[in-house]
Amino acid sequence: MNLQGKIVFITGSSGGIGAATALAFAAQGARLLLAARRAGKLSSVAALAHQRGAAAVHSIHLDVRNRRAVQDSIDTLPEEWASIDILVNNAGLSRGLERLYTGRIEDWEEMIDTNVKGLLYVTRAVVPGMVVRGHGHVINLGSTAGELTYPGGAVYCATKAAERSINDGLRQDVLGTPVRVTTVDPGMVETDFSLVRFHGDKERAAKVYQGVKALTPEDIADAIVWAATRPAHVNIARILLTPVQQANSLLFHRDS
Ligand code: 8X3
Repeated sequence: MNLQGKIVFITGSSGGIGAATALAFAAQGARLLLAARRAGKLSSVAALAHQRGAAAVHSIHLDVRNRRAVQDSIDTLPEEWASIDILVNNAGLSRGLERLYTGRIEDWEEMIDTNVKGLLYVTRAVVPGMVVRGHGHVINLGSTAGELTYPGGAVYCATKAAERSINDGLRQDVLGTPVRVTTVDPGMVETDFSLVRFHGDKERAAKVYQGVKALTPEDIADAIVWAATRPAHVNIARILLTPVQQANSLLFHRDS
């Protein structure tokens, strides 16, 4: 499927996997609807996307946790941007790696509100239009954490297990329409993920990636664009990808 001129809506597109995905779709000549909380970083990504070949870029300052803002931003899109072809539900984060019984409840709420409720709000706002237009593809970002829970990760892993259920449920609920639904589930990707998880502790974050050649955000963007460019009758249900040095969310081989 050719992406030239297609409207691609990407949440969390100011950095990491979201920004790399924006640039990968830009290189295909897509029209990009970029949403994120960090307006400054988002405008840098938008400028780069123009340089890489995006047919057009429209930025939306949006926190997916805000249900009303999500609905309003979709309802008030300029007409030429309203027919979203591809939704990439990328916005998400981890916070903390505490034992469940000592964890910070604020951390849990931030993860659940963003990774689960935010994803639902955006999906609920965008998919009805896809069904009416008889065209669309929802690509959700899951994780190896969604299939195997690791110590200290109960809530983050639960949000990604929820993403998997929502992904599978949506695919069943759009059956009979041409809408496609995919989950892309990465293992270790080197981004700000760990820095955010550890509330800005750089040393602790760097240790996560020590001795492992981690995936890059571009590796994940590549998988997303691949899923989006299959022929219209092909639905890629799930892509699970890890570094060669990772077997699952618990087992790594680290160079000493
Ligand atoms: C990110 C992968 O294993 O660090 O979803 O939780 S992991």
